[in-house]
Amino acid sequence: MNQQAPRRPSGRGKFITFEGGEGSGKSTQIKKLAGRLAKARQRAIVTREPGGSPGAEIMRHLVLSGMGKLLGPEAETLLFAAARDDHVRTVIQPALNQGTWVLCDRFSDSTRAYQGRLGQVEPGVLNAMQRVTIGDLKPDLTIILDIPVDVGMQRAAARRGSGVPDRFESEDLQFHQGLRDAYRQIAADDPRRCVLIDANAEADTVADRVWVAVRERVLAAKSPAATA
Ligand code: Z5A
Repeated sequence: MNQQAPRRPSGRGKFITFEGGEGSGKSTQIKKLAGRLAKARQRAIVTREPGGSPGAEIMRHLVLSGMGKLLGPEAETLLFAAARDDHVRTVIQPALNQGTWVLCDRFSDSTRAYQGRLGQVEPGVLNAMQRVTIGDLKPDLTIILDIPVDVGMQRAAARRGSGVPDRFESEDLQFHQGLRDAYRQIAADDPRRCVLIDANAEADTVADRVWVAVRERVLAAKSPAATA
């Protein structure tokens, strides 16, 4: 028997989402977590929002081009919702049903923070869209990477180089500070699901913090053998 083969899935897979502001390191950390899970022989896929499925990637192009902003906050929210609907139905739910873990770079908390808190779209509208797009689906764990706004923006600018900032990267400092506050509030409101992680450190140090949260809140809860 191949000792390195992924464990045979038992039951529904775990759903872990990564959230945070600009340049907080979500993409970096999600890859590191996927690597650690692979070592633990846990089958997992990495995906992202907006996007993650062919249909949703088309929506991603639309919203990041700034097209949605021209239509107003409610219409822009509908574009994110349409993308999420396709992503959940065609990628996330099927993987979870097969026992595969899903690591998702942004999910519904991004809508709460960006469109809700900053775009001022009413909670009733957001709740209605959430019911339609994700129903009862809820992350088992949401990692919120917290970082001072100036550090995150510097990281994002360095990565972008001479490239053009996208629709959200073009927002001002006040917007990004509001975003950080919104995420901290989301973490405080739902501490059973969310963990706020100080992401203003070396990437490997942050990865260790993420791993502790996953071990304690997901792996340990699943089966003691899985933490090896
Ligand atoms: N959006 C929305 O409004 N509503 C919604 O419902 C959803 C999304 C789902 C998607 O952007 C945009 O859509 C997003 C919200 C909105 N707005 N923005 N901006 P995206 O997918 O293109 O980008 P992002 O999700 O915002 O990611 P990001 O901020 O660009 O980056 P990140 O994933 O958080 O960070 P990273 O790519 O891992 O790292 C950034 C750079 O920093 C990179 O060069 C790294 O090498 C470096 N880095 C990473 N970690 C470290 C540490 N620890 N130290 C030093 N340097 C580091």
